[in-house]
Amino acid sequence: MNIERTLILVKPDGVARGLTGEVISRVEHKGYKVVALRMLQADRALLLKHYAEHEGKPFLEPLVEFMMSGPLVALVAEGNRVIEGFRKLAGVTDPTVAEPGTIRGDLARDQGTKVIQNIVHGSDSVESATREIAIFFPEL
Ligand code: DAT
Ligand code: MG
Repeated sequence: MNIERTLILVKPDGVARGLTGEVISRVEHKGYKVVALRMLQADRALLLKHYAEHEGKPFLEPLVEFMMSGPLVALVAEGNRVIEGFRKLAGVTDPTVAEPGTIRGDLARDQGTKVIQNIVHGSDSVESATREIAIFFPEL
């Protein structure tokens, strides 16, 4: 067995556009189990921790501002190879080139903003997932 957990965020653009249910639906329809869920208004400290790997990059400040621009929905999904599986469901970072059929490919586009707005975050490794889940769900 290779049961994993991953952190998924429906970013403020996704929540504002009423796409939270659509994202959760795709996760559930794929067969993953939602094991934790919360809506929150993230603050700078939490986001700098979450995005620590991007320290020093020019898009970090616009990214943090964007992620504080409204409520987001955090969830933990569980299943065999869910980390890789959700990254495939999400599609690549740039929504213009993300494949149709993916969350980003179907639901997002270039908005001409400093930071790419692409509806969802998904952990990219077991180490990231463990770290990120602890930030958003310290009780788990
Ligand atoms: P991903 O979310 O696909 O894991 P990432 O971790 O490299 O991508 O970056 C985090 C977020 O930052 C990403 O979802 C959108 C934004 N971003 C990444 N690279 C960017 C760039 N070159 N210009 C603007 N925004 C960017
Ligand atoms: Mg990433």
